[in-house]
This record gives sequence, C-alpha cells and structure tokens, in this order.
Amino acid sequence: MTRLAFCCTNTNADPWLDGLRAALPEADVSLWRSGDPVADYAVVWAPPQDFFDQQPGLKAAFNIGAGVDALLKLQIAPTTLLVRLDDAGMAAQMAEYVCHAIIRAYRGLDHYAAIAQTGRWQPIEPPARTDFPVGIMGLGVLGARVAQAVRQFEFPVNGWSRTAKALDGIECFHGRAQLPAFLAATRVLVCLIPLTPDTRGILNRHTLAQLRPGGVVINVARGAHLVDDDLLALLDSGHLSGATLDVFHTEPLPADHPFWRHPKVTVTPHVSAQTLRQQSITQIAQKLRTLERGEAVAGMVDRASGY
Ligand code: NDP
Ligand code: OXD
Repeated sequence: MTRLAFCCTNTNADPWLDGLRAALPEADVSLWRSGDPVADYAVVWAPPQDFFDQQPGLKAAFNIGAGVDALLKLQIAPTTLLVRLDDAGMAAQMAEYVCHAIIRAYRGLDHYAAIAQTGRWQPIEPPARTDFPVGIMGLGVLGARVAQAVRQFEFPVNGWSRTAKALDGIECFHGRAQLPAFLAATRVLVCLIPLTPDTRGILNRHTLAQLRPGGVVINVARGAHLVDDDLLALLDSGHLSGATLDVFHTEPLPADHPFWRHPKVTVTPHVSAQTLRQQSITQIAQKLRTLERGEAVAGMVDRASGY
C-alpha cells in the first residue's frame, strides 16, 4: 500500500488527514511522527529538516502552497520530486485582492474613508486610466491571471518574467535587461515572483525610484523581496503614494514595525490567496496518481531556478 505522510507545521492536521483519506482510499495516510516507517509520498508545509533526513526514498513531496522558498532551504534527496500547488483556487483570490488594492488606490477610496471620519464631502478626480499603468512582476500561474483581471478594468498592463512571454493585451518584458523599461512604464507595481537568490531584495530604492511618480507598491509574493526601509523612504519623500503589503520578512509582522502605523501603508496578514483545503487535496490526489502511472505533472519545482 502507498504510504503518504502528512508533515505540515501551523496547520490543523485532522481535516487534512480526513480529506486525504477520502480522496486516496488506496493509500495509507498518516500524520508524520519522528521515527515512523519511511513514506512513499508526503504532503508538506515548512517541514523540519529531520523529516527529510528520515525519508531518503521519498518519491515526491507535495507542498500545500505555491511558494517553495522555505522548502528549498532544506537538504532533500535529489531523487525526491518537489511539487507545488498550481492555482488550486488561489488565482481567483489573488486577482480579487490585487484588483481591490489597485482600485482603492486609483479611486482614492482611502481618502474617502479618512474624511468620512470628520463628515467632510470632498470628491477627488482620479487620474486618466492611461496615467495609471499596472506592472505585474511574475507572469506565472498567479501573475498571468492577475494581469488578465486587471486588464478587464482597462488599465494599461505590463508584465515582467524571467523568460519571454506573449499574453493577449499585456505589454510583456523579460529578464534583468528589460527591468528598467518595465519599471519606467509602470505606476502600480505588483510583486508576484517567487523568492529566489535572484529576486531577494528586488523591491529596493533603486528599482522603486524608477516607477512613475505617485507609484504604488503591492507585494503579495514574499516579504524578503522588499527592502522595508527603502519603501518607507520613498513613501515619505512622496515619490510613492501608497503600498499594500500582505507578506513580511517576519510573520506575524512585529507589533513595533513602522508599517503598522504608516498612513500610506495597508497591512494584511498573508491572506491574499489562501490554500483551499478541498481543492488542494483534489489536486494532490490527482497528481499522486499521475506520478504513480509514471507520467509528468504540472507544478514541478525546478530546483536549479529555485521555483
Ligand atoms: P509561478 O512559478 O507560476 O510563476 C512565477 C513567475 O515569476 C514566472 O512568470 C517566472 O518567470 C517569474 N520569475 C521567476 N524568477 C524570476 C526572475 N528572476 N526574474 C523575473 N521573473 C521571474 O508562481 P505562482 O504564480 O504560482 O506564484 C508566485 C508567488 O506568489 C509564489 O512563489 C509565492 O511566493 C507567492 N504566493 C503568495 C501567496 C500569498 O498569499 N501572499 C499565495 C500564493 C503564492 P517565467 O515565466 O519566465 O518562469
Ligand atoms: C503560498 C503562500 O506560497 O501561501 O501558497 O504564500
């Protein structure tokens, strides 16, 4: 019988175990405990190194998130395939979160919320849509969906990826050489790239200063993409007009972090696209069976590129 181990930190295991057992009646699904017999497959989220040390023959580990930066810090046998969630209900959530943040900034909705406290009636005129180009860093499963959703509101949309892309209605840029042109064409910057050695700290004073004046930053990827002090300096200088941040270097965001109280920063607690349990279980079960048949699955992590 195929053995499937569940090893996810900060996760309520029982509903996952029930769901996995229902979706994979042919498998022996169990909550991993140190010293357990070795498994064939694993469902993981931020597992300890000890888990992989005890699983030299693991065929595949299914990460119950889209980002694998935490997983790739561990020593994992090269023969173990790493498989991440692709979409599984996250793309629609990400599209609604990002569109909401863009429209809030474009229509000045924070201004109305603030003046409502004092009973003031003070309409403001939004800029022309052509003066509010949106740039999406990362045109993968989530970024491509976000780009199409933003397009529906008729904002000009730019996209930037590692390799060249052609997406309907999107001005596509790729590679480091085209990053300056992408930034110069962008006022609202949405970060949806994976955290890798190439992308750590990519949102810094040098890159953010290249955005159009009145720029807005929306970071929904990983906190370590952003140099916090550089963002604060550009908000305070007035070059940037606002930021919506869902991810942070340290999570939960420490109570004394200036982001909490900055008038131009909106903080949310890493909720822009949450893992949906049932859709994830369905995807994992399908992928496990596909791998058992010896076929390839979507969402395979390329360890060399780090995502
Ligand atoms: P994908 O792997 O599908 O897409 C990643 C995209 O980033 C690709 O377009 C890729 O380019 C591009 N990219 C990677 N490295 C670089 C680079 N060095 N320069 C330029 N572009 C680069 O990932 P997803 O869309 O599924 O997820 C993106 C990230 O979103 C995750 O890694 C995770 O960190 C974050 N996330 C956050 C969540 C939240 O709740 N806040 C929830 C889910 C995910 P190419 O197409 O050429 O390969
Ligand atoms: C993910 C996340 O990577 O939740 O899926 O951030």
